[in-house]
Amino acid sequence: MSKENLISQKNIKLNMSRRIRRTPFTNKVEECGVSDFTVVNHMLLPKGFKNTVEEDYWHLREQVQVWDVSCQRQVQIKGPDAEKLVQKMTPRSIKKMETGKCFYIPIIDETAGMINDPVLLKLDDDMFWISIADSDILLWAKGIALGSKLNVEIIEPDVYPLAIQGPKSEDLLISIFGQDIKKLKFFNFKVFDFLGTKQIIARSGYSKQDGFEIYFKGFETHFNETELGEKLWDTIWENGQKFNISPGCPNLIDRIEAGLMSYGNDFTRENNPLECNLEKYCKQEDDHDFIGKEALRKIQSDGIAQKNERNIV
Ligand code: THG
Repeated sequence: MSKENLISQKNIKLNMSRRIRRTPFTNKVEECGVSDFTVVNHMLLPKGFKNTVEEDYWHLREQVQVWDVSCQRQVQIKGPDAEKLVQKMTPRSIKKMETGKCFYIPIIDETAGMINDPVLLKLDDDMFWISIADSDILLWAKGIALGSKLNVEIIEPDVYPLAIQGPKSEDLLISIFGQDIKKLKFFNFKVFDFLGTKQIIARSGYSKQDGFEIYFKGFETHFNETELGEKLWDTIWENGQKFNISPGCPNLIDRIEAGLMSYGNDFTRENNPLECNLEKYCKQEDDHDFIGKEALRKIQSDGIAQKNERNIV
């Protein structure tokens, strides 16, 4: 990032309000010496700490980091038509998706333009979380549900993903949550106990290294949200000392090497999923109805003019 991009260069500050939300971990992130934030889904996302992007990259590849990625908001779709609505939103078939699985799904509009590229979690036959990139999917989902008269309830629950990434993440989480962490396969989740509360943990994350995401929630517990969030952060931090833990955030070098793209930065509604290298989630044999199907099939038969290749390294 060039220095000119930072508004602080001119000593101008970004004014906080309820529209730019803090997270249950923001106090801890500040204590750890965060140097700058960005805003994603109307919520703070730390962008850097004391080290350079290169130093952070090598630390992520060799050790373990804790990332406040609460801005990966969950759009909860619940009710008898939940599956029907989610399926309408993506070219990827979810027919065979089982409870406890995560699916990376493109969401497109009627022109096959990318609207978002979230991780979908199936919590139950009638309940999904859409773990979104930076666009207002709750409004899109509500519009579709209303227009199609679907029987669903759509909310943004108070869930704040905390990512533990890096080769030592498994040993760190075993030391806190036990040996069952080992049994978690990539893009699967299970419920784990933390101080008598139930927390969903998935083996996933926005890095090329091994890692986990704790979908932290403070509701339905006898704790205050920030109090419980800070206890979780402190537990990870204290247990992480012997694994050389650092605070971190999605790392640009690692992300680009992994071919993990960022909505709004690397691609927008101007791009279709084929240009974004997401054709494996747009199989022609997945013949369910979804928004943008006609436009997508036309692009699939006509071919594309540009492509963002992944895994070049
Ligand atoms: N974690 C969660 N939510 C998120 C992100 C995340 N929401 C926004 C953003 N990140 C979504 N982007 C991606 C992109 C790729 C992957 C995860 C999130 C990813 N893909 C697997 C891969 O490329 O190997 C494929 C998974 C599959 O086949 O289904 O990991 O990071 N909670």
